Amino acid sequence: MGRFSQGLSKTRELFWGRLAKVLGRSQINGTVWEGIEEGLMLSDMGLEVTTELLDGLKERATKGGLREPSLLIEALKERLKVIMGEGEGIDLRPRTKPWVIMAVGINGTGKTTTIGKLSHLYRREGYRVLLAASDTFRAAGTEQLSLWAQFSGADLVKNRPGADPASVAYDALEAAIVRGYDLLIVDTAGRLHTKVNLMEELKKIKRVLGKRLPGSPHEVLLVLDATTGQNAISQAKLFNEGVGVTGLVLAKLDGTAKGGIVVAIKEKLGFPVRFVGTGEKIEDLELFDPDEFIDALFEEAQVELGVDSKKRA
Ligand SMILES: Nc1nc2c(ncn2[C@@H]2O[C@H](COP(=O)(O)OP(=O)(O)O)[C@@H](O)[C@H]2O)c(=O)[nH]1
Ligand SMILES: [Mg+2]
Repeated sequence: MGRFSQGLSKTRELFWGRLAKVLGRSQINGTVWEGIEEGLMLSDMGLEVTTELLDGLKERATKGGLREPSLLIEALKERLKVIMGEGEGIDLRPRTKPWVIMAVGINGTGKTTTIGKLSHLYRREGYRVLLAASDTFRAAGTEQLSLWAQFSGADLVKNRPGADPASVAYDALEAAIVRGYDLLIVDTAGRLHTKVNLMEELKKIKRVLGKRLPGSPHEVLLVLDATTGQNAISQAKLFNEGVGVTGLVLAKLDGTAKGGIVVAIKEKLGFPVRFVGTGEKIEDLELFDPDEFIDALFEEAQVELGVDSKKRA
């Protein structure tokens, strides 16, 4: 099983469930198109992507002489891979010292958890990691990050609840520079009911970091909750306008049937998805690979139809 198999099981069940229903048919007809459309929409690929995919498939069916529903699967997979593009060739290695990552996103999307997982990932590679508890809004936020620091073997810079988030970030960066850490990861607050204030707070953190270490933060990671489906798109726009997002983490992919949102995000916003969260444990973070992702989405399709290229060979 591929890395995404487990995390995508709910999405695949729904998506592939709809497709499987119509693919046994001997002819491509209206029911087949409806089944494919339903599968795409239910996985939350969105209307635009769904329409584009369907139009492309219909053209291949009429002009390209595709006659069997089962062959549509391969065509669909091909088109999805084109939309998702090549892997971004993500280079995780810190390119300067310290490499500064700032995590943003609304409350509950999985920021703090993702930071714990990221920290674990880098620690496993031998990097020295410092975490900054700039979510000073809730005392519990700092405690939670402190636990992740312990679990992953990172150090933590924190302050009292209510302290200025930007000054925590500044202190942490100062410490990272002076004490020679490879990586600084900054956790932030995400309360949305004060949207404007939140954005101002995040901008200030970013400004303060950039002043102390020009070029930082090197990565502004937006953490989105995959279970919110299409809502993720408007959040991404909001945060990008506010602080300039460089990459996405899609958390909780394991808990949703809306995994198609990854495709919609890529199509609509063009941001690279860097990681996906596939569970609550420290190792449940996967580097995102578009090809592997699409393959995982169709895993059962290949088994059931026997169109796995390895099998054919
Ligand atoms: N199933 C699952 N749960 C997750 C994942 N990432 C985070 N969570 C859970 O989501 C909840 C909120 O996470 P948290 O990191 O506190 O979100 P924050 O408010 O953005 O910092 C917690 O209960 C996490 O365990 C994931 O990839 N899969
Ligand atoms: Mg948090």
